[in-house]
Amino acid sequence: MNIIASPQLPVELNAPPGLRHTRLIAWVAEIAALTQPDRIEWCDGSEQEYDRLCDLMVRAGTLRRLDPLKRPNSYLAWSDPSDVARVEDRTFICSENEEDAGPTNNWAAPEAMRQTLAGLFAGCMRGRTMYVIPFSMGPLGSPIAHIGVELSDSPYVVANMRMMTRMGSQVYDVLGTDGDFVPCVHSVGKPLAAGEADVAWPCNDTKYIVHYPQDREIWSFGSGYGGNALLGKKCFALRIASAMGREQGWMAEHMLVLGVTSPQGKKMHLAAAFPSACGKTNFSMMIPPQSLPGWKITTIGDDIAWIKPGPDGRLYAINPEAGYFGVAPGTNEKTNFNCMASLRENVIFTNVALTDDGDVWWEGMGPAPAHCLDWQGKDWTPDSGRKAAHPNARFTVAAVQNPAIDPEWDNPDGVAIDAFIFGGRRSDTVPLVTEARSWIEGVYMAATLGSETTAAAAGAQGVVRRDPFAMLPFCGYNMSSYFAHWLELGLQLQASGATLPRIFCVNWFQTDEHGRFIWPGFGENMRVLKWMLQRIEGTAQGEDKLFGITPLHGEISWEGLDFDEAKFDRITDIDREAWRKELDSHAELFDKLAHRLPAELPAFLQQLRARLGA
Ligand code: TSX
Ligand code: MN
Repeated sequence: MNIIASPQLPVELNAPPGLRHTRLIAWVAEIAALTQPDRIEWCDGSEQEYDRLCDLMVRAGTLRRLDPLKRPNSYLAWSDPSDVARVEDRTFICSENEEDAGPTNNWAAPEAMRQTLAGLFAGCMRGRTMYVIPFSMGPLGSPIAHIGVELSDSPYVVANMRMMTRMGSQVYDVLGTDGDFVPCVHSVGKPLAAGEADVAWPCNDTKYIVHYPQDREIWSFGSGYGGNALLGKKCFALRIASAMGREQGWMAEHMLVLGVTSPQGKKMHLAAAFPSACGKTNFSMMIPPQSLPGWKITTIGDDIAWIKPGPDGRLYAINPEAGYFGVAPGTNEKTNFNCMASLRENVIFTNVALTDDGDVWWEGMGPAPAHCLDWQGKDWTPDSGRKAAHPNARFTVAAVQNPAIDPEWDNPDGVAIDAFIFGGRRSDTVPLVTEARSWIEGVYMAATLGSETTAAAAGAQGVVRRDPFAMLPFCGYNMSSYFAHWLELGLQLQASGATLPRIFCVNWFQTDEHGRFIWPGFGENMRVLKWMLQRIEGTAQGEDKLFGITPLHGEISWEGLDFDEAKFDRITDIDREAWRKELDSHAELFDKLAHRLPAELPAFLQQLRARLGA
């Protein structure tokens, strides 16, 4: 029997016998009374539970089991065609004051939003099971980790959360009787009347993804897809955690984290932020070229980093996630060998195509099959004139399946970060690599980060979108206050005598007059990383430019790569006319963010303008 009895609760609470966390039990009872599920299931995170829920979803038509020889223990989900991506225009930050959400977020008044949600969630789980999903973002018990509990009526969410987080009974032990957790309420928003048949992918046209950064609470209604539904990821680990980090003196960043080991066995750790469609997952699992023997890249994380100052004043990062929820299209043995190896078994694919032999296919995976079923279950042939996989089709897989996983990836203390990298997709103007000469210059580079839109995104192609720190859709508070937090944290650590990470800015994507990429990218990016390590060690001198320090041609290892000095000059030169326009565009961004913008940033812009000569 549970301690909490609720008159409106028509369902057994079924809390696990050992659970003594009365606040958690009371909250589950409260949400059950509101949403009225038919059943409550407290997830234990076991393999049996995973298998049972996958079987249930196969019978419901949500999942298809893939061929057990070609893709062992793997499943394919096809979502509703209206529920295929994050919904930024339906994503809200509900701080007390609108200015605390800032001009880059949708704000809504907390009380009004609570009323809206109360209406939407009332009875919304009727006919369904409410799953209680306890999870840790970060290694269990790590001083950098935090706990969440998601209540969801989607078994697809449970299965994905099991791979993407440390999910299950162990979390109750960490919580004890009174541990803090971030409450996350999720519903697909499709209650079932008595006897009503379910659909394969229930969802609702009305969608709300709501964050209360002050109460540290998340509510999500109407979508079963990705970041809208797996609330540990973008909602908690970025939006809520960024607000926590500001209060508590740490950082939640949209960054991959990787290890680089030199042939001499010296290891460094880099954290890198890129906007979407820049190949972040590829970069995090990159394989150095054979012409640079002995260099090794290992993955700590591919998407999110939580970074806290350690006792020595250095910044230590963990990957709060335990899996990869990556974009499938474009992934192949050449672009990301380690990722393809990770996907051999135990995978949930979402919105890729199903081949006639029971395997998966997506654009850019390899030769197209003569026939398959596309992501909507329709017959597809190479001449059908549409894509077989949705451009935002995904794989969900446990991080431990990555052959290049870093031995420290699960270390509760994290890894000391030696450098931050910020990169965008720019066909011109931004050089291959530059190093910031100061923390302020680095923060300026990150704050003005921009990326050109590709065909994968909606809207015009080739337009530069500013995406400060690659955090535009993920910052849970005012973007200008976020810049200030970066400046303050860095300058404070510096003043205390700590060694800050270096800051670099990269661009793999400059094109020539025929629109062809000049830099070979992928594994060859190792040559750039090697230069960064030499800079950190003090063995590369570089050249001072308008914007940071660039490598001299002779400082990059060129063996095994046919890349002449003229091409190198072309992708490292500063085109002064292009930079005048670039700085105008920075000024436009600063105008938009003027309220609360740290004075250091416009002041730095003025210095750059002066150096360029008006
Ligand atoms: O992921 C990429 N990286 C980082 C990899 C470690 N991509 C793919 C981006 C789309 C998600 C890249 N694309 C990179 C890159 O460094 N560079 C480019 C541009 C490029 C594309 C193709 C070729 C070269 C560069 N070469 C041929 O197709 C043969
Ligand atoms: Mn991301």
